[in-house]
Amino acid sequence: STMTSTSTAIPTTQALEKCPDTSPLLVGPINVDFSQTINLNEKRQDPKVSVGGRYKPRECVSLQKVALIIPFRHREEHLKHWLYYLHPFLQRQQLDYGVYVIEQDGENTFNRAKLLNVGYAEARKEYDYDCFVFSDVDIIPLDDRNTYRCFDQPRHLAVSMDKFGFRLPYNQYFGGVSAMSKEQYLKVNGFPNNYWGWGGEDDDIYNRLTFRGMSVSRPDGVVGRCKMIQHVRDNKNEPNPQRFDRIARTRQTMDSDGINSLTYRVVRTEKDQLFTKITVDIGKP
Ligand code: UDH
Repeated sequence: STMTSTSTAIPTTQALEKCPDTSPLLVGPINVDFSQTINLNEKRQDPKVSVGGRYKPRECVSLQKVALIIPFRHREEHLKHWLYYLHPFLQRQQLDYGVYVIEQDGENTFNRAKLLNVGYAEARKEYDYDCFVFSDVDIIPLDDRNTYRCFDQPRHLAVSMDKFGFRLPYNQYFGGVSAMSKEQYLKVNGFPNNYWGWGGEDDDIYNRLTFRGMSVSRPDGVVGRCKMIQHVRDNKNEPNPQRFDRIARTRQTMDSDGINSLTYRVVRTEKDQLFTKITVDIGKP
């Protein structure tokens, strides 16, 4: 660097370089064991993670700023596993990231997609995220080469789940874990807000993407392996009988139902060391 007028030599701060396309910290396949009792104390003391579950690499400037959005209610045990495995995973991927747990307040019927829209809106208020990874709380990736970032096309990440015999259940499947850049998300007007109960919202999103001329990008079936924590069906998340009619009408509804029509009320925001929990009243069907 060029000398300045000051005579005392002050060491100039070295400008950080961009992180490489492929992180040198990746290890590949990961051992995941849900019978283990999770203790997060050590993870909470990690000085590299700042409050609210924020991290950025010290060694380089991340290629993307990623908000992890988790739809949530009454799944404390699953969240422990998710945090335990995903923090180190995302750090090895050299991402500048934040973890947002979006909790539905009250005991009305669950609405996963609306919570995901809330996560997008709330994360954007906090930081200039350019990529959004939407992850169920009970899905853990088994290989860190499956990068939790955005791609030229919307990305489906949970492509090879144990519960489906490590293959896609159907070609248009976009459930479990997916990633969209801010541009891709806005192009489809985000997620639908009116899928109450289980099912269909992921197919609606898939329809939105294809109607806007996009296609789905995926890792291969080996890198894309992941495990789901076994559980029984939650209360107030029964299969939605309206889902078939709704996904048949995505083209007519997508421009008026989405991030542009989202309404909700934040009930509480809690900053844990490993995540930001935002509890929201999203109404009822
Ligand atoms: N979720 C919650 N709380 C709920 C409902 C859903 O946190 O009460 C979230 C959570 O992130 C979950 C995601 O929404 O991972 C998807 O919901 P789900 O796990 O119920 O959906 P999935 O398709 O299971 O995985 C459906 C019922 C499975 C019954 C299996 C019986 N063997």
